[in-house]
Amino acid sequence: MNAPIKLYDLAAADAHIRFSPNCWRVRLALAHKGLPTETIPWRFTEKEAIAFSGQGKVPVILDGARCVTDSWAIAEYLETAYPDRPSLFNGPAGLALTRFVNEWTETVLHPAIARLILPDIHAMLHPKDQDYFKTTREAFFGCSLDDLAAAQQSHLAALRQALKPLAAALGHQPYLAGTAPAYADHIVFAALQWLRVCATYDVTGDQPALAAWMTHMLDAYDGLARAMPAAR
Ligand SMILES: N[C@@H](CCC(=O)N[C@@H](CS)C(=O)NCC(=O)O)C(=O)O
Repeated sequence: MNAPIKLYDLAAADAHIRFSPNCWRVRLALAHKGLPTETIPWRFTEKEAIAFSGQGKVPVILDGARCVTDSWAIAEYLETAYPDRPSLFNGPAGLALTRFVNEWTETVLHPAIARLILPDIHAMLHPKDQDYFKTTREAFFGCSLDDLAAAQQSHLAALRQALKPLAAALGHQPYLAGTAPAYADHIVFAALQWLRVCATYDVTGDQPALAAWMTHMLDAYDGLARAMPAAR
């Protein structure tokens, strides 16, 4: 039995609420590999707690003495370090396609979700994180959180539009990776888990294939993702 892999995982004011898409994809990848995991709640301003990793963002994993940062690097590490466990990529072609999924998620899907839910995230953060979050995110998006909240309906419409290719693909196959989930599914689902945990917008109601995939991903790995409460 392996010693648990430690995962520094972004937490809300309530330390049990874990919402980071980059951490969720790693959590699902660890579950996919069947690796025991211990999560350590971490907040945006606790930079000193992960200073050993040489940078200031999560996810960070510790596998024994081995430290790996960045979700993509972690997935590649797990695939290489645990080749006898279920694959995250299903070979070189799968890895190459998953790279596209990673880039699309980070450059299209994450910003579309962030514009919609940044005000909700701000409200759920620990007070010590709130000013830091507001300042850094307002600088990144070039507008205030209040401006984002005021344009909520257009951000929701833009997100629904961005999800169309995902819904269309899932109309042809149960998972992005084919007949069973793999890291491509973890990446995209983790973004929608972020939305689910932080806000109550419905983006699957008129997309049955997307809704079915969400249900399967919430149930996967003994309901790991479903165990995290949705926003109320
Ligand atoms: N490319 C990195 C991005 C990591 C990242 O942006 N993590 C966020 C949480 S989702 C973070 O730790 N942010 C810290 C900050 O903004 O100071 C990855 O894929 O792991």
